[in-house]
Amino acid sequence: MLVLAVVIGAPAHAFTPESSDPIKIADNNWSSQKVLARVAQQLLEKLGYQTKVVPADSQGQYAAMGLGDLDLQMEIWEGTMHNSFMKEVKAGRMVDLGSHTATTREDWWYPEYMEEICPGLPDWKALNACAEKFAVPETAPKGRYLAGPVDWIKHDKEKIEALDLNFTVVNAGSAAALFGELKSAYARKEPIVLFNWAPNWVGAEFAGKFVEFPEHEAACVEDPKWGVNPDKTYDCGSPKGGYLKKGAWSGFEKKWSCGYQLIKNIDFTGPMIDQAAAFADVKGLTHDAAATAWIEQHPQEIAAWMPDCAK
Ligand code: TMO
Repeated sequence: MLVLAVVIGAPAHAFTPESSDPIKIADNNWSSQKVLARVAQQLLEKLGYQTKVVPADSQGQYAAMGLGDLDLQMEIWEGTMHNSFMKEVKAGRMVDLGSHTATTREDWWYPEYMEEICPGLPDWKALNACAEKFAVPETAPKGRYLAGPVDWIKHDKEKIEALDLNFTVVNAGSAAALFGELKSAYARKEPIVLFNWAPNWVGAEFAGKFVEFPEHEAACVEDPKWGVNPDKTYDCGSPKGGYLKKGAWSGFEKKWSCGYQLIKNIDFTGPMIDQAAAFADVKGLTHDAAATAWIEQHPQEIAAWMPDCAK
């Protein structure tokens, strides 16, 4: 293999991967994650590593990574994954590979025209007075809150109970279904309140805002006494300015040490992630092609991320 590589003109660097076992990269069900996973994959492959992109459930993936059944996650979102990730880190089975510059928010979101239909938004206290306007046959007379797929654990049922909201959670089957409903509601200016997040491509395509719930604090989800409801947790919004981390199986550094340095160096800003997702969801590229296009358009960042061990 090495001889063949020399014959066909391998890159001039002297680096040889420490292990030829494939690095198993977690692949979730929203586009920015899929593109970032493939950016990491293509860069690791430039160094000569073997890789595999492996479909993984947003919550179950952390236990799998703790066991070394998965090796790498490029997007760990504080609002949905903090608990399952930190459990593995605290047990020493996963390592925190640092935060991207991008900060995150994941919460209830509505198109801007809703402010005429439901005066008082973005304040959450405005929601109940117009709950019926958000109703669909399966939820009437309660309003529908359109959530993401069930593996994106958001505690919306708890939040609805704790804040006494006259709403019912309906889960979309996929990110495409979630934003498909937004697109058709938007075209007809119909009431909708749904899960959205940032960074994402959606904010650039549709004008809208997050609902402002009581400010998130750790105590809100741990201590029932905290907040507007003295008997229940989750009487608050998701974190604003939440982290977006990279994480790996705890054996990663020893097994693929140069790749580990590369992943530590990778740092996406919010706009870089918006663009990565838009290549797939707005331009319609496959996730593989979106990653390749993203890499081609960011030569300076890529050069800065390449670790000394690979030069
Ligand atoms: C985990 N997500 C970015 C879909 O909220």
